[in-house]
Amino acid sequence: ITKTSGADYDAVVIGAGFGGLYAVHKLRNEQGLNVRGYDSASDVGGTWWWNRYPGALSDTESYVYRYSFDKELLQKGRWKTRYLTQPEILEYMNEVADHLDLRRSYKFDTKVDGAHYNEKTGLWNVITDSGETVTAKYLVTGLGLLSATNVPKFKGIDDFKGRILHTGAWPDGVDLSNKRVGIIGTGSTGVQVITATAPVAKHLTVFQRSAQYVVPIGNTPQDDATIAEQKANYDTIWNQVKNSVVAFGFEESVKPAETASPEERERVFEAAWQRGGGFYFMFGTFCDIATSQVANDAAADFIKGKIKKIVKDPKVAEKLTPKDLYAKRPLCGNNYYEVYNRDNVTLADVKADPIAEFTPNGIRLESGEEHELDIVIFATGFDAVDGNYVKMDLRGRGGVTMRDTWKEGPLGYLGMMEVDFPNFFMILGPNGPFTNLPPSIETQVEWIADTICAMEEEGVRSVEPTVEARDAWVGTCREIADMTLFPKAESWIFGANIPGKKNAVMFYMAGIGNYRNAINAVKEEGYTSLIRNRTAEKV
Ligand code: FAD
Ligand code: NA7
Repeated sequence: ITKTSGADYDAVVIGAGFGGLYAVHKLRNEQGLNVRGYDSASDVGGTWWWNRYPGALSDTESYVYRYSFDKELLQKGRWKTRYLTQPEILEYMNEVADHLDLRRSYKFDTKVDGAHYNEKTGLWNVITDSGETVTAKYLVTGLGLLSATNVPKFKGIDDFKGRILHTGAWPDGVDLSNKRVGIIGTGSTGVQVITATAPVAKHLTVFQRSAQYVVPIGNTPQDDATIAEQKANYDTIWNQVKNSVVAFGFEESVKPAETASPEERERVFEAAWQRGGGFYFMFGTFCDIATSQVANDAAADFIKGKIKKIVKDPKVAEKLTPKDLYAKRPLCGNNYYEVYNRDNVTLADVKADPIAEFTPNGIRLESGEEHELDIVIFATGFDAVDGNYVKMDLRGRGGVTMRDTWKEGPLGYLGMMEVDFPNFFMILGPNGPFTNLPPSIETQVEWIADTICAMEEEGVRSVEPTVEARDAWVGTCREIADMTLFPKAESWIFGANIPGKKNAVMFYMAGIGNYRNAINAVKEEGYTSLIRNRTAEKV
């Protein structure tokens, strides 16, 4: 039963990934609201429904890449290795949906084209591509921050006779064996798909624009005793995770590399290399790799030394050696640099010799060199964070569009709200935490649900942040980011991967513990940074 008079639903939730599913659970199962969910995918899973490419894997350890709230499911958790593969995560999300009976609230294969706030009714009109328009008091978006695929435009692409695929929209049934495969992109996804493709393809050509720092992932089998111990200690584990910085399940280092001796640095980096894990290498070894040039150089030099040792052809090793800072999303892979010692793998450095065009038979570089290919895989990433928001026709108070509000770069209050967008809540919106994401998603959904609950209890009709509060939050995020080296490297974290996209701060980089304190303070202070209207809006 809908509690909001005159509305079809109390809340519409967009997305059926970690964010959307938990929002439907909180609002429907716990708060008794009438909720409708939408996803353009055909089922639950979000990221893990779309990204079915070979090698797709989470690089957050299995025991913390999941929800913490459902203790029963935590104890039932099954995993065999340190990290979860895409099919395992998808299976887990299906299990969550079954356990909490979430599917019945969703319409799948349905894209939300737009949502307009109606000031007269105080409701959101949500417009879908199936021709359905529904109204709801609350709009909760779990659109995903790495979800809107980035497909660069290349000359001649329509003439290519082979197949073109993007990792983020991977169809079932693709067989790469014995094919001449080209992969464009060497980010986190590229590293995974490259290492999985090399052993099966007839020939693999990697088109690398920026060389990357890649440490081993260390995806070791997990024995039953380790898993049983993790399960027995979940309360302690989640407490640590939610009060940490990157929420990856390890204690971040408190020791600066700046003051460590060369021998100690070498020893700590080597141990981390043997242990595996990208975030661990950056945040678990020393505390200043992301903030101090000296520490960053030390970590970068260590990885560069490994590349030199691993890659047999010095010319290839040179191409694989990064020239910039170690300050993008930290990457890890399974024997990544070793791939380039294989006879069936070619590395094309497309920074030195850019892709000129696609030809009917493959890709031609500016030098004239042509690579003949049957399949080209775009591992070219995403229009991160705000991509799905600006693709939609989102309109708030007075018809103001999100595209306009964010034309100089995305803003957002607490990573969840926006000025002039009443009763609108984003999960992983701009300027939210930069962490292992499920714990941050839970944190946000719980805050959103609490805020909605307080509104319902107090008879509040609409809620939105003040301009001052929003601008202060964005300013805080900028200040924190500027204390790190991350803005100095070009990556999706600041929007640098999309041609023409404004460089902007898009994350709160002070860690999940500080983030939780900040948003809880807003709640405990009685939401004074929000405009809360109790009466009907003036017509
Ligand atoms: P998503 O899972 O992205 O779900 C968003 C959903 O919204 C999608 O299903 C989409 O179809 C739907 N949607 C969007 N717009 C519309 C619309 N207009 N209408 C209808 N539906 C819409 N994070 C980690 O913490 N650790 C990792 O190891 C990790 N590995 C990753 C590996 C890959 C390959 C990728 C792509 C991401 C990875 N991530 C990782 C990030 C990952 O996206 C998050 O961990 C998490 O899955 C995000 O959940 P979400 O619900 O916020 O968004
Ligand atoms: P990323 O990290 O954005 O990587 C994309 C890669 O594609 C990167 O190497 C890019 O080079 C490359 N790219 C992008 N456009 C082009 C063009 N036009 N030509 C050549 N190469 C190009 O995306 P991922 O999917 O790997 O990872 C995103 C996140 O998703 C990741 O952090 C995980 O959390 C999951 P560049 O470096 O820009 O020179």
